[in-house]
Amino acid sequence: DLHPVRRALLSVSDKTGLIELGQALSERGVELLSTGGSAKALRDAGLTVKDVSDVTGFPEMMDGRVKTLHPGVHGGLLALRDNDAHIAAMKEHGIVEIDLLVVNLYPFEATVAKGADYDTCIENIDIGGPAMIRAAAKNHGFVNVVVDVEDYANLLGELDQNDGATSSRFRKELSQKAYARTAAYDSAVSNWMANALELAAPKRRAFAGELKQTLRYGENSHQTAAFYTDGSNRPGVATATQLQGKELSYNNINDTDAAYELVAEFDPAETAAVAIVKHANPCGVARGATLSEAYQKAFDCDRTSAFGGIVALNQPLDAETATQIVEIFTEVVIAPGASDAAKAIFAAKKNLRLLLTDSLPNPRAPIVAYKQVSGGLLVQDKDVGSVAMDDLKVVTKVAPTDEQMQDLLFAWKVAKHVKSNAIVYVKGSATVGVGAGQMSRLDSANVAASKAQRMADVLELDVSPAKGSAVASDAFFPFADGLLEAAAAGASCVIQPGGSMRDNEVIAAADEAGLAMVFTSMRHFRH
Ligand code: 93A
Repeated sequence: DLHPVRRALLSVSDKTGLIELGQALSERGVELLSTGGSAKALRDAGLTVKDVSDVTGFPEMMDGRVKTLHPGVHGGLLALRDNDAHIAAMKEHGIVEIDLLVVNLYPFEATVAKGADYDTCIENIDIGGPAMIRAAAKNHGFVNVVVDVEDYANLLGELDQNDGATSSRFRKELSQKAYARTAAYDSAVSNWMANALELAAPKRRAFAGELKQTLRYGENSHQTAAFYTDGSNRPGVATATQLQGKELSYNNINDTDAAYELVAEFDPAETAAVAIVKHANPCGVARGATLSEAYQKAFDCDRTSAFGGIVALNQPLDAETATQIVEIFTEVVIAPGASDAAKAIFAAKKNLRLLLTDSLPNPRAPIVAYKQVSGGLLVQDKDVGSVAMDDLKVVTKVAPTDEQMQDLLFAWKVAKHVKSNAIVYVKGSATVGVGAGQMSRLDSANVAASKAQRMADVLELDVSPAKGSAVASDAFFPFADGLLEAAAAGASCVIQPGGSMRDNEVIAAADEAGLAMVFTSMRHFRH
């Protein structure tokens, strides 16, 4: 079902490739129509262009708010070419057929990302562009709609293959992409307004995103997959620049996100911090006076699991840390920058992926989190909760020392990023045992303790590092057993939300074991 392209309407904010496209279309005998700025650019390049205002009989008005919103344009986009009444209407009103629409929209997302004020953002909501895109996309039986600079070459290729016409399949694919673009655009507008209004997650309704890249496969090789951005331009793996290394995989992206979100909990102005993640759970997290020290401590927690891990840093990668990282096989490193010396060290490891961002993710940003279930989406505010020393309630006879308190708060931050049930043992601002994702809290306590024992074996320590450790539990201990397991492993203090029916039993058990325990009154389930 081939249809020739004889007339094109070009109206673009991003003028990249516009002149080349206009030239190529002109050479193929396509008549050009265009709006103010686009028409000027084409004309300046020596091309013959007709102004849209000549088609509408109206000047572009109201600061450009009304340029293409006219039957002269929309009739030309929407008329069915094989419908006698439509053809008669075109004739009666002097409407000409538009076979190709090339539009990219006012840069709303980029304007928001730049931190522009409210009125500037509003002025950058494109109305005429999406209206034309949706009209042309609806009439894909006859009309081509191009919304992406990347498709200019595809369009020309299609025209050349079909002697100046396009196929039905081609137009349908353009149409599908066009609706994805307008959906993402309106979603970005709605989400921006939701932020401005400080709406909570349940009141948000916009879910569309923009394709960033297709991935080789999903969690497994028999699943297809892609990576979408949400238009918010927030720092993180979705907006990071990849400096080197193999293409990111689905699992890489998922794990890198988990690692970077975790390490961003630690203010880089206060401390260096490193998180090493495997299967979306940290296998080592540490703070240090230097990044290098923090990496070593994080690595020592679970050297076995760190192999093939994802490493996230809260400070720019330096040469010393880079040297340590390349000693073992690492999948991805993400950091808010890297020194030239560090980059040079990584350059020798061609497969190692290095991702850099301008800044860390903001762990307090009110983001909405989505999770898919069959036939629907679960929507919630992201867990941006945190506790400070003042929020904690000491419930045992002994209170934690200052040093223990530091480790408790550290363990608590880490536990928030461990899949539930989460039990985290910490000593000296470093994890020494992480129990993740078990179906009982007792099992997680067990796993964490055995990990600590493994660390002792690997590092040939005389005693398990769990001895004297601080323990965090992401939710309350329903029974005393999980706490007793931690005590048996040598823990000296515990942080947990509290709130169990059996809190008294648990507190009594802690007192009997001589543990200090604090309640946070906040839970950090993560699934
Ligand atoms: O302000 S608008 O929503 N009103 C319109 O009628 C309209 N028509 C096209 N913006 C409108 N456009 C947009 O103008 C296009 O989507 C494109 O982004 C831009 C191109 O303007 P110019 O050619 O003057 O640079």
